[in-house]
Amino acid sequence: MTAYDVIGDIHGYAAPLEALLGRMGYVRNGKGWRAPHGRKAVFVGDLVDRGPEQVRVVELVRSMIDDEQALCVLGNHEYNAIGWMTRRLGPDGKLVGEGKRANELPPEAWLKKHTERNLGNHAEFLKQVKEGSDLHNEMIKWFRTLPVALDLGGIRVAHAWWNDTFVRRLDDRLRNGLDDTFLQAAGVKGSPEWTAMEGVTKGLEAFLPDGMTFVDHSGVVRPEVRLRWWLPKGSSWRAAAFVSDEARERLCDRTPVPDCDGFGEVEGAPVFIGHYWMDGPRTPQSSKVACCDYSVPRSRRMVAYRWDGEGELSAANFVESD
Ligand SMILES: [Mn+2]
Repeated sequence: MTAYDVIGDIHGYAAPLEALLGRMGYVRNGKGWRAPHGRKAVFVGDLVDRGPEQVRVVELVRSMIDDEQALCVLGNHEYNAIGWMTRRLGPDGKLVGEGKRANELPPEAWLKKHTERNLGNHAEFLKQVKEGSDLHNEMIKWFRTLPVALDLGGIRVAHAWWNDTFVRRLDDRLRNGLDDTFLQAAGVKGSPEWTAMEGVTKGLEAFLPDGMTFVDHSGVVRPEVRLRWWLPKGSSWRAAAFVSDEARERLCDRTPVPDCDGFGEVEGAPVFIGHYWMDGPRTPQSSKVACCDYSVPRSRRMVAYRWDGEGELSAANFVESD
C-alpha cells in the first residue's frame, strides 16, 4: 500500500511548500523532491495565481510527478488559466471574433472571458510566466493533462467537491485529458460538462433563501454561497453556508438547505479537497472528509494531511510548514 501526503493549495508560494516537504522527510531531487519510502505526495490543485514563485511551483510539482513522487488534480485556477488561453468557438463552429485584430477581440473571444475582474485574478501569473511565451503555452498544455479527480483506492481527491455523478461523467469524457472538444463543451454555461467541471473544481454553491446576500472575502456582494457539502442532509443554512459571522447571525437557524445530489455525509474511502480557505485548528471536516487548504496567501503556511491507510480521518495527522 502506498501512503499519501495530501498537500493543500500552493498558489505560487514555493518557500512554505519546500519547508513542508522538508519537514515531512522529503529530500531535494533535481527540480523536485523525493518522497520517503512507501509514500507519495498528492497535490489538490491551485498551484498558481497570487504568490511570488508560480513558475517555480509548477516546475517543482511537475518534476515530482515525472519522477513518480507525486500526483496532482486540477484546481479552478489551472482551469481558469487554460480558459484564459483558449479561444471560444461560437455555435456556428467559428472562432468568436474571427477576422478581428488581436487588440479588438471582445472579452468573450476566450473560454475564460478577458474581463478586468478575471485579469485581476490572473495578472500575477501572466506577468511571471510572460503571457504568450513558449513557457506559458507549454504550461497550459501540461495543465490540460491533469486529472480532475483521482480515486486512489484508499482515498479520493478532488479540488473542491467529490460528487459521484460529476466524477463519473468526467471520467467518461476525459480519457484524452482536457481536449478541445471537451473544453468547448464545458465552456457552454449549463451544459453537463460545464456543470460537472464547476462542481468538482469550485464546489457546491446555492442561492441564499429570501433573496439574502453576503459580502465575500474580496468584498464582492453575492447572492450565492458556497456550502459545506459534506454535512448531513437536512443541515441548516446557518450550519452549511460559508459566510461571515455577521451574515451567519441573519441566517434562520432551522431552515434546511434543499436536498441535492452530492450534499450529505460521505461514505466509503476518505475524500481530500483544497479550495476553501480554512483557518483555525487543523481538523478534518468529518471522519471522511479533510480540506488541506489553510490559505497560504494569508498565513504563509502550507498544510498537509499524512494518510497512512486509515478509514477514519484524524486531526492528529495534519502537519504544517512551521
Ligand atoms: Mn485555491
